[in-house]
Amino acid sequence: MKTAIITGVTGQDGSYLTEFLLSKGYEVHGLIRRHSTSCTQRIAHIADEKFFLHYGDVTDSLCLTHLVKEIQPDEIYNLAAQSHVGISFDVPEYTAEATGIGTLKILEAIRQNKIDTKFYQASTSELFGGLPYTAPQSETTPFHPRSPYAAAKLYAYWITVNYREAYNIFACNGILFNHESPRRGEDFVTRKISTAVAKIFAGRQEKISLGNLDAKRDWGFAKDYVEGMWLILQQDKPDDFVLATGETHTVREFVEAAFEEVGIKIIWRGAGVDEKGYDSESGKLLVDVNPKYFRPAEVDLLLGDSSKAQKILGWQRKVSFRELVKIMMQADLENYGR
Ligand code: NAP
Ligand code: G4F
Repeated sequence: MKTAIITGVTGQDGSYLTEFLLSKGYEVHGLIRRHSTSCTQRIAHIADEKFFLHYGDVTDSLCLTHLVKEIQPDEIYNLAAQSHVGISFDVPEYTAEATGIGTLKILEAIRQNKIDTKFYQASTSELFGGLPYTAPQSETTPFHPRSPYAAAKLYAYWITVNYREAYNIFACNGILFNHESPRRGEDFVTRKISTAVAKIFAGRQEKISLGNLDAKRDWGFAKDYVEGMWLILQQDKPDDFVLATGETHTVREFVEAAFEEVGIKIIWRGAGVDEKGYDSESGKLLVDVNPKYFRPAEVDLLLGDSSKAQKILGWQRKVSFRELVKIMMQADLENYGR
């Protein structure tokens, strides 16, 4: 029986990865932070005698060193991060501490304890950023971070590579493109749209206000991606891999697809901050643009090339863009709509 530590266990990916590893017979130890209100909604349903929670924080090296020493895990998945790109402009220093230096603290805990463990770092397509935009983006595409979040993840990426090269630690980066699900935080754009469309359909909300409708993302389903994380650590040698669908869609297309799930066709009028989306039948205003959601610097285009992962890991995404929208809409119609 293998043992794993997951940081970020209460997040979208942490919850799916916990279910996945438990299904493979792992003993799973999750790191959770203390909150004044509960933060365990995504894992509350998991009743398994091989699932344990430990209070801690990736900014606290003492707790990390103690945890790694006590559990002596076979695998560590570092998913903990201040993961919101837009909010990282508001809390840049904390984002650097948690998302960047937190990774160093875990690697040091492994090194100092001399533990033979495999380490997975949750790297991101935000590393590619842009300027100039080249697509599709693969493991060999140069990085150009465009936010405090991406700059922190850049440090985390390279310190993972460095501990592999310097100390022979089995440390790997999964460079994952956007992946979504009904468990996605409601302040990320896909989930913001699916919850709003469900509430509009139920007459509980008038319209949705968004930022950059032109941004393009390579959106996949989170469950497919946690399997890829695990596959990355099952290889004979440590390496870095891109996981992506190879398809890109604008935020506007996601809006259209979500409304189509409730039988509404959106027609667009105007441009830039004046662009608006209307119900093609009733003429009702359903979507507008609010500049408060614009970012000081934007990543315009993400489109991944996961051929290395397909070839070496045998990894494939299973859920298409339209299926993803359907899954999210069905869940939010249950939650908020009908
Ligand atoms: P998420 O839902 O925002 O979850 C983030 C997790 O990190 C939460 O469990 C959060 O705990 C925890 N966390 C935050 N700060 C922490 C700290 N200082 N100490 C300990 N835990 C802390 O993110 P996700 O979508 O599951 O993503 C998982 C990881 O993959 C993140 O590192 C993210 O940056 C990266 N990533 C995500 C995507 C994507 O599209 N989802 C793509 C590429 C990379 P609380 O519940 O206590 O807040
Ligand atoms: O959903 P988002 O906030 O995700 P973003 O910035 O792509 O970051 C996510 O994916 C990364 C992988 O590429 C992860 F590393 C990261 O942790 C996170 O999971 O925004 C997607 C796009 C952006 O271009 C944003 O400007 O949607 C645009 N957008 C337009 N209106 C909006 C909104 N984003 C948000 N959150 N809210 C809006 O109202």
